[in-house]
Formats: sequence, C-alpha cells, structure tokens
Amino acid sequence: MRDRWRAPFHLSVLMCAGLLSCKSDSTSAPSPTYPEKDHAAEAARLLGTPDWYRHAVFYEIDVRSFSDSNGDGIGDLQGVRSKLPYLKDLGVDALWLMPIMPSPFKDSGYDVADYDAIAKEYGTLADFDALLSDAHAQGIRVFMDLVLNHTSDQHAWFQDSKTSKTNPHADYYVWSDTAGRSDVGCGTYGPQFGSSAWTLAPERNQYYFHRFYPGQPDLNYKSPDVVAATLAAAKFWMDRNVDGFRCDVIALLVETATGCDMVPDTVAYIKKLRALLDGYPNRAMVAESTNFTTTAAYYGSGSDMFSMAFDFGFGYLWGGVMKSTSAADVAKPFVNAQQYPKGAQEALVIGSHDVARAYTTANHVQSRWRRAALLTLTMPGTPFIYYGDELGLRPGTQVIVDGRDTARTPMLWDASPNHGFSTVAPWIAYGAEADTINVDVEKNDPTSDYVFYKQLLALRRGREAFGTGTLKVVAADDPSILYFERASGDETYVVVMSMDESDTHTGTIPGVSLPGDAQRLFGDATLTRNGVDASVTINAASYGIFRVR
Ligand SMILES: [Ca+2]
Ligand SMILES: [Ca+2]
Repeated sequence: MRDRWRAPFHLSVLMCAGLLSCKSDSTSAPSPTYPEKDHAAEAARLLGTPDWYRHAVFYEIDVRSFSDSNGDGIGDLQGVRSKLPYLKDLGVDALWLMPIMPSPFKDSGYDVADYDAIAKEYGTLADFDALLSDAHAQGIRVFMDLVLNHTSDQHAWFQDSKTSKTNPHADYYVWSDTAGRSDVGCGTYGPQFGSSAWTLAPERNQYYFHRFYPGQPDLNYKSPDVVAATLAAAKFWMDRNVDGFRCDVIALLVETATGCDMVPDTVAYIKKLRALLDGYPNRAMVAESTNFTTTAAYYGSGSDMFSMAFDFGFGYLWGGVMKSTSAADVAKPFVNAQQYPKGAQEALVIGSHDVARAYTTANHVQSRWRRAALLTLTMPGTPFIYYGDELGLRPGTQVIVDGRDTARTPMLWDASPNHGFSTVAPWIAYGAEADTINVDVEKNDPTSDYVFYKQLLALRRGREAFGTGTLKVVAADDPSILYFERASGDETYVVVMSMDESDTHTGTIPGVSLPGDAQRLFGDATLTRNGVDASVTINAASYGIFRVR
C-alpha cells in the first residue's frame, strides 16, 4: 500500500516552498507563485514568543525505546541526546519525554518512585542536564511527563504511609477500613486495571485506593501536604530549566462522592500548577484529557489552566472517522474546538503510547494514516508526533505489561541486527517489517512516510497561518470532499482532502470567494476559482494544500 505514484507531487513541495521556482501545472490554468517570506526567520520569530507552543511541532519519546547508548538493551537519555540532530533535521521543535523518574516500571514509568531523580536505567541528573542543554542549543524544547494522580507503591511516601495510621505520610494516600468509601465515587479507570480500585495493605490493615494498577496508589489531594509536595516536585524540574509538562490523567486528582473527573478541588490544584509555571518565562503545559468529546474544562479562562489539552475526539477515534466517507464527520472535532475559551490550543495526535500504532488504527491503509497525520499538521492545534509514526512504524507482538506494549517497541534506525537502537537484544522485541520500515531506508525513499512527514513539517514551518490562523470549513456539494481555509495576516491557505478511498471526485465549494488563484504546495488535488465558487478535483484518498493569497 505504498503510494509510489504520488512521489512527483510530494517532491513538488520543496520546489514550491521556495527552494526552487515553482512551475505551473500543465493540466490547469497557470498557477501563481506567491512571494515567500524567510521561513527560517519567521519560525525563529514565532517560536521565540510566549505563544511558541502554538507554532511548534512536538515529538513524544518513549525513552526506553528510542536509543540505547550503553548497550544494555534499554534506551536512555544519552541515546536521546545522540538523536537530537535527527529530530532537528526532521523539523521537530519540542520533545515530550515519557516518564524518566525512578520507577519499578510496572506501567512504563507512570508509577513514579521518586519525583526528584532520574531512573538509573536512563542515566543521571547530569545526563538530563546535558540533554536539556544540547536540546536548547539546537532550539528544541523539552517537556517532561508529570504523573501526579498516583505514585508507585515503591515511593517512600507510600512505603511509610502503609505502615500505620499515624506516620508522617499517613494521609498522603486514600485509605479506607473497607474496600470502598462513600466519598470516593469511582472505580478503576479501565478494565485492564482490574475489577477493584481498593487493595488491602496488611501492615496498616486498611485498603488503599488506586484507579490504575494496584502498584499505583492514588495520592490524597485533600491533604495540603500532598499539594505542597507535588508542586515542589514540579518546581524541582522547572528550576532545572525544563520547558513544561505533559500532565498525566490530571483530571483524576481528587475524588468526590458523585464524581472524580475535574472536580473543583482538581481545578484549584491545576490553577496552582499554572501559577507556578507562570513564574518562569515561556513555559507551557499540556493535559492528558479524559474526555473524548470536549477539552473545554482544561482551559479555564484560557490563561489560568492548561496551555494545551489533547483532543482525543480525533486522536483516539480517527480510525473510525477516517473510514467513513463523510467530510463533515472528520471536521467535527476541529470545528467544535473553535467554541472553546479564547486561548485554548488543542494538542493533536494520531498515535501515542496509550493506543495502537497508527498503522494498526488505519487498518494498514497508508493513505488513511497519512491523511489523518496531514490533518494534525494543518488543522488548528499543536501536532504531537509519536516516535516512529513518521516511519509508519509497525506494531510489535510481545506484551510485558499490557497490550499497549505493542506500540512501545524500539525505534528502528537501520536494517542492522539491532537496528541502530542497541548493540544487544532490546528490552522488548522489535516491531514487524523492521528491515524496511526504518529511518535509513525511508530517508532514501521519496515515497516513504518519513519523507511525507519531513516535507509537511517543512511546509508548516514559519507559516503563522497553521499555528494561530483562523479556521474556515466550507461544505462542498460532494460530502466526501473536505475543504478548509487557514488564514493569518496576508496569507491564506486551503487544504482539501478526499474521504473516498475508491474514486476520483470533482466537487464545487460554493461561495468561498477565494482572494487569488491557487498555488499548489503539496499533494495532487487541483483547486480552481470559478467566480465566487471554487472547484476541486481529488484522486481517491488524496489531498492538496494550496496558497490562495
Ligand atoms: Ca541503555
Ligand atoms: Ca485521584
């Protein structure tokens, strides 16, 4: 399912992006060539303001699976550091590192045993400082994963808390004499975490509450000591100069009798965390949302809670949406987000450590994951690329903790026996097709996913319209044609996409009054002005990005 026939059109991007002159298409009216700004200078300008995160492309890294620097089969911080040139070259502006704090790794590090240190498998605080310093020197920012809802049962706080009802950390966790409490109106978060959210600690002869695995006791945010201690942990990393946090299941901090999702005490805590970040220049934070239909609750007034929240309405459900032929269904989550508080910035994904690889979600249909990726890179919102999705990384089959492990296999750098990831067997087996789906092969294949991503990142870079521009979605007379405009300052872009994977479509977009003729920058669709209307022709499952002003 590799779209080799499309290669010439992808290559035209680099030409039309200003590197070479852009010849008009022989099959349509002469194409204009709009004057290009200095995109490198524009990118530097846009990424240098407090709004930098609205223009950045993020990249999520499972440190354990990215690059192993010392030959123990486990990825580490020096490994990530060694790959900064790759990330810079790809066009990445910021990293989100999955948890790197000490942990028994019963849940990929989302079970923190010490908030103020680095897991020994990953390196030292000095290694972290070196990574951060090198990343900053290359203009790449770094977010850490902040896991505040729970700790590991190996954390010193829990080790103390479980011993008695009177120790200094006795109320750091949510305890009960029975396996339930009337003021805790929720159970485990999902079926993989078990049937009961309460586990007996024999030493204390009480049950503790855990929304996830039994090794992940929930912290008690009704305790002022817990609030102070976790804010101090955030400050520890802020003071080390990290650029912000991805906050794990932040909605679930406080439990009440009637609900456990973004209750008022949780909102109050998030505002404290934001106030802490606002004490440092140009920081930001992104929420892992637990709501698939709206993320409005995460933004508060637009400036007092999260800078960004993951939109899983598209991010987790796109496999079904992209399978339909309805452009309106595809546009819906992006259109809905326009109603959020001013300042709200959606974080857009097609993959993460919590879901299947994009390859799987798309039912192996390459044009489907590519179109989904293209939407995350052109719709309003900040794209977060999950490591390896720029290769179309295939899933693994080995499961160590749970099924999510199939999307946490090592990054594939080349076709050598350990794929440039390590010199020994990896901690978890490589994914499928590793000899052909890897960086080395795809860099040299103009039809590869890697080249697709790299060209789109180059196209987006330094074009303000894709970061903070307005969105206008217009219904075509053909329901399978998606049409939207992004506009900012003196530039307007049009993105068109076909949701039909079988046939070529030609449709009319009524009343759009395009300000100028279309210069195609990407894809193979055509866009023509017809008075106040426009007409679009798109091959099956294809797309086009145009400049019209
Ligand atoms: Ca290692
Ligand atoms: Ca909780």
